[in-house]
Amino acid sequence: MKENNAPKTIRLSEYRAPDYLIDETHLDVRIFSDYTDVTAQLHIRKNTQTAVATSLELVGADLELLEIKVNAEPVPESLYSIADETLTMNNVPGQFILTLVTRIDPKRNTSLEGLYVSKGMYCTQCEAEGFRKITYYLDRPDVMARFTTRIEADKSSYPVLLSNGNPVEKGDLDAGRHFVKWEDPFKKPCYLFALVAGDLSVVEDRFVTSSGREVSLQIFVEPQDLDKCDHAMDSLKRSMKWDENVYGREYDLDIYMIVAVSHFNMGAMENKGLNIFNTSCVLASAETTTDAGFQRVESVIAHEYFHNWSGNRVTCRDWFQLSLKEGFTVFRDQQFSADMGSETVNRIDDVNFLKTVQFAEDSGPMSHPIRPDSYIEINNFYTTTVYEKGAEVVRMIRRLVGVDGFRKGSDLYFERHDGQAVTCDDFVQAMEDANQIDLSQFRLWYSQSGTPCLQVSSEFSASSETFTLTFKQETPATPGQPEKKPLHIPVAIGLVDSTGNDLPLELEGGTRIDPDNPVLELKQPTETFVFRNIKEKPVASLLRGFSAPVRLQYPQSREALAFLMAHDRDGFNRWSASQQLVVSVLEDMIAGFQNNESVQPDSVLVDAFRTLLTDSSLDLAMVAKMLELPTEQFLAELLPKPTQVDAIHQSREALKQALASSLSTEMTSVLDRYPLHTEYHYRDQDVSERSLRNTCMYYLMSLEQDDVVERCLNQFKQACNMTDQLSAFKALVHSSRSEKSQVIEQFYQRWSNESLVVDQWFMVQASAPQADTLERVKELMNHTAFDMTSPNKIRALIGAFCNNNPVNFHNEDGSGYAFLADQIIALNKLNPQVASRMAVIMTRWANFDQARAGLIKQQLSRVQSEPLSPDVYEVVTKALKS
Ligand code: B3K
Ligand code: ZN
Repeated sequence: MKENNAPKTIRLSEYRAPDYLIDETHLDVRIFSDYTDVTAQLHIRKNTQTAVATSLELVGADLELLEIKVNAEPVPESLYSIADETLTMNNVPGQFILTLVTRIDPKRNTSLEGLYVSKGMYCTQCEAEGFRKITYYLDRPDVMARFTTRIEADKSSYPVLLSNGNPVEKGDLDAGRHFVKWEDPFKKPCYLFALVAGDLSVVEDRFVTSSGREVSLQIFVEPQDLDKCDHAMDSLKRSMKWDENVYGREYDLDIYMIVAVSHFNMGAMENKGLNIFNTSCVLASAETTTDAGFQRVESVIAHEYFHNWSGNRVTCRDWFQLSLKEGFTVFRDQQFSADMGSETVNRIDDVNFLKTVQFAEDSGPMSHPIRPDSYIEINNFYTTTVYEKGAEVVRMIRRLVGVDGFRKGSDLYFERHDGQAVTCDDFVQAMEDANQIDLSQFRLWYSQSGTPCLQVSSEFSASSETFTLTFKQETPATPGQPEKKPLHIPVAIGLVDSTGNDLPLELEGGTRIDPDNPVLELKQPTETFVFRNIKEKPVASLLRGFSAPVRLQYPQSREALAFLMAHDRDGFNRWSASQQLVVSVLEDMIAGFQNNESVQPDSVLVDAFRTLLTDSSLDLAMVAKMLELPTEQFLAELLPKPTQVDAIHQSREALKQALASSLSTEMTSVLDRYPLHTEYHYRDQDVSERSLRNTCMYYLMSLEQDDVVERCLNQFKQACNMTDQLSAFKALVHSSRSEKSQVIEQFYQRWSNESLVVDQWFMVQASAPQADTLERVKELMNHTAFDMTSPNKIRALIGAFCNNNPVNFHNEDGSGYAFLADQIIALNKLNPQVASRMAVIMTRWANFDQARAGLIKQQLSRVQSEPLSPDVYEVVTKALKS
């Protein structure tokens, strides 16, 4: 582990092109049981365009250097030195072959970066800077080389040996060993390098590209998971077709391989031709995977596939440009999912996530622009800001240039930069050039952090038949950026008349607004738009489709919200109106809670929900979404600070119960109308039915009446799929009914061999609202199924408790904070990346009352007094500085 108390800050302003380039990289990786030896032959030449240095500096971490040669001649010790993870060589020739032999210890590599072992299988993770744990290298994305990789290992333990590109040679060796040699015809940065050695089974299929080339598709998994690959394979084929149709992008190698591993720091990795996936993002079966799990597999498979163009063919010049590939690729996978299912439901889920997680990040001490200016540890910047806000920025560009203009822009971008390592600016430039449009003010979205707040007021004048909208934008100060400039913000709108129709939009002065894409473009701190020929007072529907990642503040009456909920042409805003209505009702209840009064929910909400439950003409998926109460985390982010942890929890529970009792007849008839499926299909109608039934079950279970508990127990026993079983399991475990301990035991006994289901088992228990949950979590950490070296298990148990259980995690006795600090300290040694993700939770201390904030800071200081990895150091230091 890199340990240092004041690690260096890296700045975008200090970027310099590399002094040396590597044209070819030939690796020979020999795996032995106690160590692995890596021979790297690097064809290096001076970068004549830029080079100023005469010394070559390669980076490496946790390596033992066994040999070093220049053009086959050993280099004397006097001519090189190793310090601070840097191998420096003086007076190297202008062009030469450097041979390095390094010894590494993958079995003891618990950081899951570089080459490591997961359940007996060797695999790699090199993005962002893991390749330096394999050999000394120019470990930066603007150095692109052609790779060959020879892998050698014991044949019976590691029959499958994989790397990027195509296999070109293989054979048996002495002592039961064998080798395979791979060749990748495409130049690539080392972060896209991958290697796998293991005893794996494979599912195979094929895809014929639009130009008629046949691609062999292979998914490698442990033998017991062979029956869980169909959905991933099908998603892959649909992604390949979609990228041809929508972006005109064809796959470029003869093989596309996916390997599923259980120990993985994130979802998956787009290594050229050899994606490595967390099992949770590949495996899916009706019995073991929920609908949400199926959806996740589909979108991650698509995401990694789309990276082949947005990321691999055109890559990033430096890591500050991460959003160039991630924001764009998230946008692409969101478009894909929207095309595969309901566009509106997908948009709702994406925005909900953005507003809960990214808005919180952007208002805390780790706030950064989608293209950060500086970092200590780049792994800390794989954030919802770079990914999800980055995708919103791409989405706004598409709205500004139109669908066809966006395609022209992306064609130009791919054509102009194929095979290059480029910047976010190059992307925007291509959009500008292809559309002859000026995006100079828009570029601020890349450099300015913080969530803009958009305050809107409106006025109707019957006498002049005008409707006036005034927008005031303001972005709050964020660390390092005290002053903010006004942004270029597209606001999609509609003015809805009393019959639910959109009025034609005509601005005073005569400008007509495109009825197919009604967007107001804000550029000034304050802007007013006067619409004319408005004969009756309309209801304004603003920020349709969530056209910009801003906080919209437009006070509307509950009646107006209920009206939009029922009539808005824009499905996203129908949902948004329902959320606003619920929030406004909850605000009353929270105020009541603080005054020890019990407040009943407004009948406007109850009636609106009754309509949702009874009007059979409505879209089921939308009904289910609109009935879902906002999570406590969403509410905490939205409502004024300090966050009223207990009031939010109690009021939300009270609202759930009140709605359940007022609407119990309607909810019960939903359960009758949509009985349990006897066969599982992952298709829209079935997913919506399950979702609606389980939402109603969740409401009704809050009353804990015998008949519903009975129904829920039956569902738990009879469900033919994990969606229904897990919903019932969760409803029971989160209740105070005595049946739950038996249910917990039964669920584990049934699924103890399915690691991903055991993750769900941990998660449900860790998010239970009961007061003894922390004790239970501590107990579960000693359970045989728990594994502190598995990020999935850590997220399922520790992560779920700290993120999804606010009322227990924020217990005012500070026990939750002390628990988390203990885990961060332990994980900091084992897996700095995961430790740092956990530390981020503590950066939100300023959102809480003084007592809680003090307790969190105490724990942060305790963590800070440890010898820390740069990952945790950066988060903890920034948190305490604010
Ligand atoms: N590019 C990888 C993420 C790598 C994270 C490194 N800490 C997965 C993805 O975004 O597709
Ligand atoms: Zn990605």
